[in-house]
Amino acid sequence: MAPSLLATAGGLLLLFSLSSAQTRGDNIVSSSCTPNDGFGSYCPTTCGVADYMIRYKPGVTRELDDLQHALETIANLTQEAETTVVYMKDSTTSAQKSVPQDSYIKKSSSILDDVVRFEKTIVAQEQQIAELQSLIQTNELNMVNLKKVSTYLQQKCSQPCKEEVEIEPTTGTDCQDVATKGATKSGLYYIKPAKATEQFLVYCEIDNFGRGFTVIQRRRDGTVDFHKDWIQYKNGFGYLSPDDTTEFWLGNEKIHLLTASTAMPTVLRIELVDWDGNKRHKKKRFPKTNINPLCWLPPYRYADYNMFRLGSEADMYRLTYGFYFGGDAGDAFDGFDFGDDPSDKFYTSHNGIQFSTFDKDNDKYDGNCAKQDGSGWWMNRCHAAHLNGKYYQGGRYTEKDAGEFGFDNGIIWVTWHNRWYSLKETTMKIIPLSRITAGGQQSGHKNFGGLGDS
Ligand SMILES: [Ca+2]
Repeated sequence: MAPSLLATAGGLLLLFSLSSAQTRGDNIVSSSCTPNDGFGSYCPTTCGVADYMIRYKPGVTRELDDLQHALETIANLTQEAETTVVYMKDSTTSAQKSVPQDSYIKKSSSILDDVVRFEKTIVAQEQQIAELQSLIQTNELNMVNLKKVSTYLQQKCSQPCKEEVEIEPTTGTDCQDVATKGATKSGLYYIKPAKATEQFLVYCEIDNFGRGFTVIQRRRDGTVDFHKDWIQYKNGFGYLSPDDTTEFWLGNEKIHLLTASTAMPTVLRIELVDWDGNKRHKKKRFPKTNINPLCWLPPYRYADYNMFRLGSEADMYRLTYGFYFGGDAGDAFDGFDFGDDPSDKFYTSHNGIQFSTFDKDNDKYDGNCAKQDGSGWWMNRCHAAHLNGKYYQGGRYTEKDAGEFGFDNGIIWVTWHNRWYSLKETTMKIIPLSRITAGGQQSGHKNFGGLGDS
């Protein structure tokens, strides 16, 4: 018994020393991947894996604790059994000495039965211990592999991650400025709006017409959780990528700085993709023509808002815009008459509404819209548009799917799809008004624009 238990204890000690080394390693990985601007972003892939490992480790540690506990219990039982056997052997010897012959035989045989029984128990326990030991060996191997990956990531992230991602050299006050200076390639750029104290990284979408959109929000596949607090919405979260493959919220403070200048009206363009692609889109629009819409129609619907601004933090990042500037997704920011109550439209409009998160309730509702819907957004009472909502694969969801509160909490734009349909992809991006009509494609597109078929 003793040697195997010792080996087990040794194994456990080794595991614990591994797991504590793991913790330190993870911390280093994590901190070196969070640069100044609040984005954990320049190396989305490696930092994503590091985040995953940080989440994974507590589970492994917990399982090892459970194993240790089980081993201790079995060791105690074994010891008790051994003590009992020794005691019984002793009493057999003393019985031989002190008890008359016939009664001794009876007692002796019953004692022998007991001894056999206990020995069987001990054998069974030894088997259990052997099984546990092989389990521990497997886990040791897993931990060693995990440590190797951790070391690899640590090395990779110890150099500034941004050097591994291509950042374009041109800078400007926003993406249009960057494009005007001659940049033609969509990607990551450093910009510094007039009122900003330092530059920050953004994804610029630059098209063939020389238009430079500064992207402020992106949903693609649900990989980033948008259930975040006030500070996270203020600073931004998610991952920027040079090839526009990742999800993010740029950050309320940056959006405020980008729109704070009164000199130039800014257009907010919202682009939406549903789970049917653009099929319905084409059918509805061109029922009787021979035009092939694939030649020029984009696979999304859009809505434009002119004179878009985000207030300062002191004004709780209030959303304001001058007017709806067109689009084929409809004007969901203006509210929607759901048919529940005559005040529906008024209480689901978004113009002039302050930003709310679960920890900062600025909505017009007795309860807490952001908490109930698990997002940060310009919550009225609560919404007709909700692009930071929960991601639902496939789109359609129910009150049951919505969880604890059962309210419509998906990615919603009700003038296209109803509130129990969560969109597949969204983009929110801004551009100076003077540039929005430069694209031949968009102005042509706009002529056919109308309300959605919800
Ligand atoms: Ca409230």
